[in-house]
Amino acid sequence: MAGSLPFAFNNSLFHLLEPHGDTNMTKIQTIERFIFDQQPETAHGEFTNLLYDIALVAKLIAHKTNRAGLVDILGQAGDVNIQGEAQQKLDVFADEMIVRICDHTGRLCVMASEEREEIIHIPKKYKKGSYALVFDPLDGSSNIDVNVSIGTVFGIYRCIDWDLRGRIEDVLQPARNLVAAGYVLFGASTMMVYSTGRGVHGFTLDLELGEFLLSHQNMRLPELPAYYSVNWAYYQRWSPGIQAFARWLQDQDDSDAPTLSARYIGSLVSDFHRNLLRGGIFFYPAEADKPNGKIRLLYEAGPLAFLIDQAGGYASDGRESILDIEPTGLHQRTPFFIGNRDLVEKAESFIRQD
Ligand code: FDP
Repeated sequence: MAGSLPFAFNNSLFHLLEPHGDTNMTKIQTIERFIFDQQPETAHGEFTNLLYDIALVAKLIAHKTNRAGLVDILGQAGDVNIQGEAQQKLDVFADEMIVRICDHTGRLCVMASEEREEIIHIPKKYKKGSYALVFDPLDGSSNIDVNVSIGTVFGIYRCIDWDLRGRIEDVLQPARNLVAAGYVLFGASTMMVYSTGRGVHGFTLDLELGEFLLSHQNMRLPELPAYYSVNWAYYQRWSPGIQAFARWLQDQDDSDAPTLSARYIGSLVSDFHRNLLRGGIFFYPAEADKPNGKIRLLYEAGPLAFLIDQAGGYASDGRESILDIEPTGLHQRTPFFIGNRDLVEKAESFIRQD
């Protein structure tokens, strides 16, 4: 009975305990347990603990974003709150939280954030670790004020030279070198989805337990895609090849063309997550006056390319795999096509005709 159980073991968990069929019980796994179980026997725990740190920071950001609508009541960003502290913008809050949780643990040699011009060094007073963390603390931030889902994206590399303190070279690595990548989606519920190169796994935050529970094991892109996602308002800015591809996606008369519906949230993590579950393609192509499009290679395209590859899909800049691009700058942008392989390759074939 609920009353006789410890506080944390509340009703929200009971439906997970109900038997499936006659005999099978649903297996409940927290993200901590799952990460631990996946760890190779030879591991020292540094990498495992880094993933725990990210799960912890995800909970902190979720707590804050869930209160975003109260800003109007409790004070605007830039205002001074009751305690005399300035209200922070959520993306700045998320950025600072990640740095505060991760800079002193001895697991990282360097970090790079979409929010900051330069790399983030680990203060000399702390031990240096073997990993480099890249992140977009709050992607889709234009959606915060209108209560639309947003997300955090992250990628983890091994440091190139373990004897040195972190350098820019440690984060300017192609996404193929990532040892893990993932995102946290702050939506109707909060989800953390990640891969360490052994499939893509999703966890849903149980708010009452304060735990991420395994809800989507080994996520694979459906073979039959359901959606295409693009900001159609920019059609006039695209090259003829991209325009032709976009029209092909809509073409009901071409027997080769799939029957797709359109969905575009304008919040990359949310668009990506939906298409991962339902199949399809998201693209943010080059534009006449933005030859590299808008999406950042290091913080958005690279980690999501790693995930889609693990889920059986493909990501491209229209010419080559995102995984193979050697980054040259921290804030480099790239045209971006991601989703079911045949759709992305179709986009490439249209672009080759430009
Ligand atoms: P935002 O500027 O709101 O942070 O790359 C950032 C991003 O959002 C993506 O999340 C989103 O897919 C895209 O930009 C939306 O851009 P448009 O408004 O130009 O469509």
